[in-house]
Amino acid sequence: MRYPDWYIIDSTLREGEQFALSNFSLADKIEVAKALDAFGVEFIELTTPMASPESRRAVEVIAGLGLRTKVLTHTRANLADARLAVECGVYGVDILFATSSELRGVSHGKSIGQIIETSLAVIEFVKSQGKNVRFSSEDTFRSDKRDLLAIYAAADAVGVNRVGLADTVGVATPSQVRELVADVRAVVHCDIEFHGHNDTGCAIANAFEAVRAGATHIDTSILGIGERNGITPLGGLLARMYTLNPQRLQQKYRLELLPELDRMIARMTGIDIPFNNYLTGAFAYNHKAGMHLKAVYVNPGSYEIIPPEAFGVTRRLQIGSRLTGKHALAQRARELGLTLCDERLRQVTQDVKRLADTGDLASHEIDALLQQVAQEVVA
Ligand code: HCA
Ligand code: CU
Repeated sequence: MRYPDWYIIDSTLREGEQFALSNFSLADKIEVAKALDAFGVEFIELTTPMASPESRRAVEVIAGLGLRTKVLTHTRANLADARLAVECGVYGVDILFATSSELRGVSHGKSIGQIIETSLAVIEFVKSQGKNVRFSSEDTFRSDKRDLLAIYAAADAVGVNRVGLADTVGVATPSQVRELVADVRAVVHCDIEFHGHNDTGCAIANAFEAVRAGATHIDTSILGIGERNGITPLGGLLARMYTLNPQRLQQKYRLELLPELDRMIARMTGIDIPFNNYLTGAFAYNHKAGMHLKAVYVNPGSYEIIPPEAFGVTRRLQIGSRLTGKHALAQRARELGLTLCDERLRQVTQDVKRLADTGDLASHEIDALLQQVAQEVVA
C-alpha cells in the first residue's frame, strides 16, 4: 500500500509527562531524549518551560545536547510563553489553542476571530526568531469544520511550518480522521501533524489514516503514555507501518532498540510493559496451540506478520500445554537428539496433554518425558 512519507514527533517528554505515574527527573529526561535520538525519531517534544523551573531547565539542557533529533517544546498560544520557549534554544515551538465549543468555554472564552488573531501574532513572532512553528487546534474533532479550515488557512498564509489536528478526547474514528486530514490538505501547503488519544482504542488506526490522507507528522509516546489512557504508542505505530513498508522503517530507525525504550519507560514510571503490548509484550510472540506450533516450526511467517528479530524480540514456543501437538514435541525431541517413531510420539503427546490438564508442564518435565520414551524404545 502506498502512502506519503511521514515523521515521528515523540512526545514522551510532554504528553508522556501527563501520564499519572510520570515524574521524570532531569537525568531521566536526558536519558529518554538520548534514547529516542539513538532510535532515530526525527523530533521530540518537551513540556513547556512555563510549567515549572525544572521543566525550563530540562528544555534548556536537552536543547543544548546537540542531538540529531530536533527538539520542540509545547506552549500555549501567547507571546510570553513563546518568547520563553525561543529563549530556551529549541528548534521549534508547538503552539496550541482550544477550538471546540466544549473547551473554548472552560479554557479561554475567546471567539474564533480572537483565536486567529492571537495565534497569528504568536506564529509570526516565532518565525521572526528563525524557529520552526506549529499551530494545533485542541479538540479538533469536536470543533466546527469551517472554523478549523479558516484557522489553518490563516496560519498557513503567514508561513506556519505545520498545522496540527489533535484528537484530544479520543473520539475520532479512522474515517473521520481521513476525511478531515484530506480537507485540511486541500486548504494548506504546510505540513500536517496528527495527535491522537486512545480512549476508544483508535489511536493507531487514526494515525495510520492520517498518514494515508496526507499527514506528514505523527505524535507518539513510548508505551503510549499520556493523559488518561494515553496516545498513539511508538511501538504500535511502528508495528502498523512495518507491514506496509519494512524497508523504510529499517532505513530510518534502529528498530531493534524498541524493547529498551519500552523497558526504560516501564522502569521510570514503575509499570509493567502490558502483557499484550505491540511487539514487546511478554506474549506478543507466544505460540501455544498445536496447529500454530507446527506451522511456526516450518515457517514462522505463518503466524507472525512481523519477524520478531526486526524489533529485537524473540518468540516463545509454549509446548507444555494441553493444547500442544505431536509436531511440537517431535521438534523438541529432535533438538534433544532423540529419535522417536510416530507411535511413541503420539503416546508422549497424549501423556503431555493429560498431565497438562492440571497445569502446563515445565520444559525440563517435557524433556524428561521425551527422554524416558526414547529410552523405552532402546530397551
Ligand atoms: C494537552 C493537549 C494535547 C495537545 C496536542 C497538540 C491534546 O493535553 O495539552 O499539541 O497537538 O491532546 O489536545 O495533548
Ligand atoms: Cu494530547
